[in-house]
Amino acid sequence: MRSWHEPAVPGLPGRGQVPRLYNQQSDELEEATGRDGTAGLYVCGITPYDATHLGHASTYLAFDTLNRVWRDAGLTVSYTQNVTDIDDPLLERATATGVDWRELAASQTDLFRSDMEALRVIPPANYIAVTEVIDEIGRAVAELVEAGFAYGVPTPDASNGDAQDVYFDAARAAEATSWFLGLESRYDDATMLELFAQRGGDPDRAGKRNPLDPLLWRVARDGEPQWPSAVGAGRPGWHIECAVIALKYIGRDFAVQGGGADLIFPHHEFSAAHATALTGEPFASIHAHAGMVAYEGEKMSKSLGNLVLVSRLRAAGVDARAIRLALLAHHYRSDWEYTDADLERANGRLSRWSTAAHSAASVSNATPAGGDSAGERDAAELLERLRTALADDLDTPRALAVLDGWFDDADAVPGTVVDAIDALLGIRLTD
Ligand code: 5CA
Ligand code: ZN
Repeated sequence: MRSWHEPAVPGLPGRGQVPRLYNQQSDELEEATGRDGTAGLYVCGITPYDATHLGHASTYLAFDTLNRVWRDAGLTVSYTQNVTDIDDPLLERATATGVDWRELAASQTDLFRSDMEALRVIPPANYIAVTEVIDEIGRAVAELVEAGFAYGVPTPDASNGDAQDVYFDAARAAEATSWFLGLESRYDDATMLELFAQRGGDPDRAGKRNPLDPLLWRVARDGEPQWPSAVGAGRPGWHIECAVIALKYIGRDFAVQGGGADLIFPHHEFSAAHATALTGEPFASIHAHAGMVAYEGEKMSKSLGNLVLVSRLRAAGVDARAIRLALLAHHYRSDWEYTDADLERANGRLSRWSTAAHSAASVSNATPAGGDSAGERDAAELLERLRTALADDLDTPRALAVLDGWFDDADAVPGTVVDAIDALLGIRLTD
């Protein structure tokens, strides 16, 4: 599927550091090195309705920072993101609003693209809708059945009487592979059960071997979208889509699997389980999650409706760079609550930095080419400090504080500084 336009990313002198990232699985900071000069990145994409709220934007900016830091460190980034354009919540919203689910998905994905472009988020090389890979998903589910990792559950309401839904056998996967329940989340059984029920799971479904076994394939029901497959007509469960898309477009055992912390369990745990059952190898080396953005006392979420939309802020005349700065002012792993003061602070910061960059532009342009001015030495030191902050688990608040201090003292703003803020933080201060 079409992605969005790539922002220009200036090259910087020297080379950045390979970042250390918090790995949910090991509970430690680990070097996100990639392999043979390439870092594979899979980030769970939107379910296209009520896009793009500031929580979504915050998660995608976290991984955009990673992408920028990796590139600055000289790595090639192989980035894939999905769009969950077929799933229960999307169908429910389409039915509730009387819009065709395909139209809802297409229009919201378009809105998301335009928001990402305005925020200057580097697009994934592969932007893949689930409906583009239904055949591959059907084959993967059939393979899991064949290998004994999946089983049928009788389905009285199936369109075709004796057809069965297909579930993943978590206990069998734990026995036969390196994966086990809790490997990634490190949650206890009670927490898993609670989150499974809250986040799309069906612990009470009759006929399952384990209440936590997740759905792989939902056989066709009357009136629901359906596709033919090796396991009967129907549609995919949720976690298998990300396993199949990541394996197809990035490959096995890639560097970082990412998304918001609300995906730690069950989604990321089971995407990894499915992939490991299919390949015999771990899904990803590092499992990274962005913290949750709240608004008016609760997690910003489509189901609660407490949303601040990027597109609405933009339509109200807010500079997308200020939205970006408001989000980058919080560490990607922290949970925080958005208020208007976040945007006010970001606007203040943007205007201080921009004013300095514009008023100093003539000074820096007057520096003789190749000259080793004090300003340039200063800029090299600043760049090093920015790189160090960002390589330390993407510490953007520290990077912003370093820049605030630097702008307070600066009487010239060399082009290198403008480029560094652009390349590493995605904010262009001057044309
Ligand atoms: N389509 C699935 C992933 S396969 C999904 O979770 N879609 S979503 O539209 O609900 O969320 C898109 C991304 O934004 C996910 O990575 C999710 O973890 C993240 N996200 C959702 N709400 C918030 C929030 N309030 N704060 C931070 N990130 C959020
Ligand atoms: Zn996902």
